[in-house]
Amino acid sequence: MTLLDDVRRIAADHGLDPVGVAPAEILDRARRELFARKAAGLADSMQFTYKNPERSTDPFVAVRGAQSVIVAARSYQRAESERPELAVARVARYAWSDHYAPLREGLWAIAHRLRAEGYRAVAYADDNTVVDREVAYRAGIGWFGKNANLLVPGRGSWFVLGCVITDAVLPTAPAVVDDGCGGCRRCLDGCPTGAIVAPGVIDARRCLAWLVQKPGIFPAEYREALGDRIYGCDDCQDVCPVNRRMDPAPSPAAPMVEEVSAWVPVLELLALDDASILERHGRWYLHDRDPRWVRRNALVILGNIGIGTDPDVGETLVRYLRSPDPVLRAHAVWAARTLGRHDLLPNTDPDPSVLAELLVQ
Ligand code: B12
Ligand code: SF4
Ligand code: SF4
Repeated sequence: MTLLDDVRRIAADHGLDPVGVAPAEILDRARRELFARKAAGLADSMQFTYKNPERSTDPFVAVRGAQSVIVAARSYQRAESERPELAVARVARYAWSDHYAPLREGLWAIAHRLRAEGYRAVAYADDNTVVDREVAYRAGIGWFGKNANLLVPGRGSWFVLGCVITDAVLPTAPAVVDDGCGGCRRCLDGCPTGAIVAPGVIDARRCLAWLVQKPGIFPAEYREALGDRIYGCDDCQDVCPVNRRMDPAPSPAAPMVEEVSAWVPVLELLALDDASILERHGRWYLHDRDPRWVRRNALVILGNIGIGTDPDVGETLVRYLRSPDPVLRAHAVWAARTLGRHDLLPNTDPDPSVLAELLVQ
């Protein structure tokens, strides 16, 4: 058994599939794109891999003398649970449960195996050290869809990705995977905000998956389009024919290990204190770990799906219209107006952002 066979066995034991190896090299295309998109404003205020493109595209900074990058994918494909009757917010599939923890565990098991042979090896997944999709593409895991996601041939894009950078020399993928999108453009047409501005290029300023994470006032022009999404957005993957052809049952390679939370009752969420929000949703990316961004999103969702005449909705709106936090008051004004509850709105507000919301006709 070769070292790579052993790596594959460890990956399979941890529910990671597929696995590939890319040569360790500067990710020149990703570096170019990161700089170009930043310069064009497409990155908005995102940090992540954009913070230091030279670093996030250089595997040699991560591991001195790196030779190979082992890339592994973990499926998060699951059947959607039935939508509860209540007013609920929708969580994107990748966040229904924690798929990164088992992914990292598997990657570290691989890294430890390599270390036992005397090699350097470090595992990374979704942590901004490496542009994950670019190394996955180079490792022959899949192709870049027009929705910018990496699609595994015949299996689609419901995968999270991670890698082990090592100085072990391993046989690399014989070739990258050919484009499988062909003439399809369903994701471009299916994006609710037109955020896919060219094949494979996302304008973060319009992408709901970023806007729910971004701090500050939620842009007024995309509040209606947000619909019921509290975290993440799956539309450009839901419409993808490669994903649609897949059996919705969990992949046997990546069994569900914990509770699935696909739906969040909006009024209940808006009634929680900070500690409870962090306890339930602390795994989500929350800027500064501040629960106000979850509440802000929930208020927009309430405006989109709530029933204005429902007394519980009215009571929640009143509470948030009196919030000491101007960001939350501003979104409560929008929600109340959208639900026709002009009767609840104050005449004025000392904060300019709330006043601006109140002055909208
Ligand atoms: C920043 C980030 C975001 C941002 C920006 C997304 C983006 N497209 O860049 C936001 C917050 C919007 C986001 C959203 C999502 N993300 Co995200 N995100 C990241 C992160 C941290 C960095 C991505 C990055 O560096 N982008 C930089 C740009 C330059 O890369 P790119 O868009 O992929 O560009 C490439 C293509 O354009 C390609 N390319 C070049 N020329 C051409 C030409 C054509 C025709 C095509 C098709 C492609 C192509 O080359 C470019 C460079 O590699 C990674 C984790 C990581 N450390 O890598 C996760 C990651 C990309 N996200 C992931 C996921 C799951 C998501 C969501 C699906 C979550 C959700 N349901 O809401 C959405 C998908 C949105 C989308 N359509 O991309 C997964 C993707 C898994 C997969 N199968 O692809 C990753 C890899 C996390 C992980 N480790 O699993 N994400
Ligand atoms: S995640 Fe949603 S908003 Fe972002 S590009 Fe995909 S469909 Fe559009
Ligand atoms: S929807 Fe069509 S164009 Fe978009 S990623 Fe899927 S196959 Fe490619």
